[in-house]
Amino acid sequence: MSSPRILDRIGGPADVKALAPAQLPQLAQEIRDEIIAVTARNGGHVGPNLGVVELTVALHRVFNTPDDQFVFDVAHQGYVHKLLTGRGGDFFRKLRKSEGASGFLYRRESPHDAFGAGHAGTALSAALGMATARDLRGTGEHVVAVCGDAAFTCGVTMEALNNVVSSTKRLIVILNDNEWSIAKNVGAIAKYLNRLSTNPTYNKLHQDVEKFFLGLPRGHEMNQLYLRWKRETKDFFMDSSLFEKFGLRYVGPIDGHNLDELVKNLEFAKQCDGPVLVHVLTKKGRGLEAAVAHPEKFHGASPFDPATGENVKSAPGTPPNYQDVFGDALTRFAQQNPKVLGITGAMPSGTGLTRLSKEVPGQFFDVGIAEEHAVLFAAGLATKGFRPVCAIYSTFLQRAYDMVIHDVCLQNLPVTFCMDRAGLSPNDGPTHHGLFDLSYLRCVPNAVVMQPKDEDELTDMLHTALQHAGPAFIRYPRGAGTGVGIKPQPAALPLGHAEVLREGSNVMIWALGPMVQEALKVADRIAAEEGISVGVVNARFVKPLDRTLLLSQAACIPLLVTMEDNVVAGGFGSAVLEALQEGDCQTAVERIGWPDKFVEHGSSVEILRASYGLSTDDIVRRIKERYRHLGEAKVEAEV
Ligand SMILES: Cc1ncc(C[n+]2csc(CCOP(=O)(O)OP(=O)(O)O)c2C)c(N)n1
Repeated sequence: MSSPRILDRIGGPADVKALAPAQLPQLAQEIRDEIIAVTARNGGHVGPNLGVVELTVALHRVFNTPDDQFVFDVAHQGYVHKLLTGRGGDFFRKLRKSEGASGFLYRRESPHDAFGAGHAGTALSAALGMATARDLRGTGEHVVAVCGDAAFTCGVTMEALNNVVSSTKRLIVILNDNEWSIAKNVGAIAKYLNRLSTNPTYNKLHQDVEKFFLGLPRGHEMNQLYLRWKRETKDFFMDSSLFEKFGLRYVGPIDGHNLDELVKNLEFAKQCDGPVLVHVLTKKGRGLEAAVAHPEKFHGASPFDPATGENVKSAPGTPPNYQDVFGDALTRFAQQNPKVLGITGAMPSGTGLTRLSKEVPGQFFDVGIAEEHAVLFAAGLATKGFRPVCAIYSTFLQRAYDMVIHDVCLQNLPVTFCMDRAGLSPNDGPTHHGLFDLSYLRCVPNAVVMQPKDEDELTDMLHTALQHAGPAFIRYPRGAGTGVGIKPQPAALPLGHAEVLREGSNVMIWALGPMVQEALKVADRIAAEEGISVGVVNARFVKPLDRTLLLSQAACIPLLVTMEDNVVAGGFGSAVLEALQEGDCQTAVERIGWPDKFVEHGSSVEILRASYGLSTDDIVRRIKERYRHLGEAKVEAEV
């Protein structure tokens, strides 16, 4: 019989503290096994979590959540924290599935989640806010920000760093340095961290002296004198760390897989009376050979075979993903035109730019997790005649909204935005769903906003955008296209022209993107069930909207339906309503889209659509009911 697992007896951090030090390596192994087993089935952030097992165990040995607070950057590495804070068992086994644990941290999921996240770079500012609030309230808890090395490529992290010493006297920052973002970390900060971790002699020497003083009677005072001397003299003869220049005491680098070292250094940081940064070196994917060998693939993996690391194959004949079609098209266009450039914010594989980076490296830029910079950088390139394409997920473009308005659209520069993950990212949840971009973009002057109905039209739209003299935004969903095949030569689409796919004399559905296929299905069902004639238009452009066609159709039918993968508030349907109102048209409009709510994570798009009243059945029912009511109202009016 196999011996019972320690992990199964962990109901919370107190149980972690109660273990003997000799039991901790076994706990770490059990946590790794559990993470590998669950992510192999459900997919998830395998590498980042396997890398922080010892670090998270050590944090829970030294600090007391929820009284003390941990703020994890991105929070994609929070699985170990979940397992140690009462979220193991079935809840963890359903990780990223409906009813299971979220793949990120949420304040509402547990009191041990001091802050929620999913976007990068937020931990340091949030932790600094918490530490400052603690100081203002006069309480004594510890606040610990856990940031990856790539978090320091985010502008907002550097803004927080600039404010640490002026905001609080006590904050602990863990720099979890594994040298990887999703891809290899980039830029000067990555090089600097690499130098710091490979040249530890200077810092080790000073930390050993500090530890020596702190071990003596009245050692604290002697240490204060020593620190003052160090501050005042060292810049003359040695290079202090960047973090010390920002006023944080630097501790490290330390081995992030050595529990004794970790606990000792965290205890030291805990008693420091100023802000301190602990530099921890970890190995992404530790404990799973394939993940160590392929850190990019195993950063966020789809289900895989733990023995071989091979992904579970998609069904034969599955059409290519939108991201790959986009990446192929951009590579082709870049090969034909040296002015075409591809820019990513630390996501070459997720956005489909890996091929461009390999085949046309001189026209590819990975700027780190720096969406604001990516957009401004593109604007600058565009002023000199280049045709930059920013490949940024819909949700992450939110971070660069001011740059979109102030630096691209106001200056009417020809920057193309390719926004993947528009619509649901079902297993990831609200931090990653791209449900707002139509609303936040269509109000911006000069913006052309479009969405293709299939992958061939995506190629046409990219071609069209690259001919257009101003800003253009193309959104498309996560996952596979429709399998239409791509024409050898892309077509230039006339801006602001919709495509009528099917005429209808009772109802017209104007749909966008993947909703076009859904609209065709819905139209067939309603025609078959009720004998109502339902037409379908592929809207293509939200801005400029095809008002001429819209008004001419609306004049001849009682009901117009809009379908979009965006929140209803301010989205495509709202654009249609505005156009009808401005054209003095009274035709009724039924808007189908996402409600004014943050949509949870769930097992699949279908399950989430059904739970928000957006399944095919729901849509069919809504249209039939609305049409029937309009008929009844008309009869009543005539009587
Ligand atoms: C604003 C934003 N842009 C991009 C991403 C996608 N993303 C998720 S994790 C990650 C890399 C994080 O690297 P690091 O902070 O070093 O942590 P690690 O995964 O290496 O532990 C990126 C780019 C994001 N979450 N947020």
